[in-house]
Amino acid sequence: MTEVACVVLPTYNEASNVSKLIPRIFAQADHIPTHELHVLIVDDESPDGTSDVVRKLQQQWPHLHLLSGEKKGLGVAYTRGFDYATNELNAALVFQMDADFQHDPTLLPLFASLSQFGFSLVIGSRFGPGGSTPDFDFRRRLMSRVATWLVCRFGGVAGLRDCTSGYRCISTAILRNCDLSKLSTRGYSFQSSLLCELIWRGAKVIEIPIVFGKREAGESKLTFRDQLEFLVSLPRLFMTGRKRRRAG
Ligand SMILES: Nc1nc2c(ncn2[C@@H]2O[C@H](COP(=O)(O)OP(=O)(O)O)[C@@H](O)[C@H]2O)c(=O)[nH]1
Ligand SMILES: [Mg+2]
Repeated sequence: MTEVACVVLPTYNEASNVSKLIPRIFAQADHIPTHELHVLIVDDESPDGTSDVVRKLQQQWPHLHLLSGEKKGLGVAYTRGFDYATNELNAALVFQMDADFQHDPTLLPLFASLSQFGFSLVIGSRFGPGGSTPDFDFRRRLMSRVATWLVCRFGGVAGLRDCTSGYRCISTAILRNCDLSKLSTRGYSFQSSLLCELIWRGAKVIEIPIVFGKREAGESKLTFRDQLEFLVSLPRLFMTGRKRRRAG
């Protein structure tokens, strides 16, 4: 039987984006012959009716799933989504992706094929040769670069170019070994703590350059609080990393 690959899409007020993005993702299914492609929307009771749009689309796409819950941050939404994808859908691969077209869905087949070559963590990298962030102002670009530098130093995961990217493909064989409840719960720090956890558990990593494009509609949900939580999470990342390296 063909294994499942599931795109986990967290959404908060993305009604106009999901109606266009979901068909574009499923258009890639034929280019991923190794897996059966599923999409899981993890919506946090978006007031703009995102989940109603998804329910309508479910009539057209049998492999489209919807989880609704209370808004508690991006990390909590991803944790719920990963649990469902691994335990209910029995997915062998999960993709992390934004629901706003900043991540190009035509790269999904490349990510999936790299996983077939043994890369348990494929990162869409916005920095380094070939990557770009045309929509970022100087402040946001600097913040992301400094964040990556800090994660490499504090988490002991040297050599990576983009530790906070939200476009990734993860093998669930390694994800199942991670205790997601111990990770930070919000945007930036969830992405970086998940990355470190996967690498500490032995993930084989490859970075693929991506263009992190413009949001099609709506606004970024990244807040000052997310940035603050990221800084506060660094000492814990350092301590946990040191413990893991000593143990393993
Ligand atoms: N379910 C859920 N989704 C969220 C939350 N915060 C952000 N998102 C979604 O996560 C994705 C990334 O957020 P985005 O605002 O695009 O961050 P940016 O790309 O870093 O500016 C988007 O699809 C958002 O709708 C949240 O608290 N809950
Ligand atoms: Mg985005």
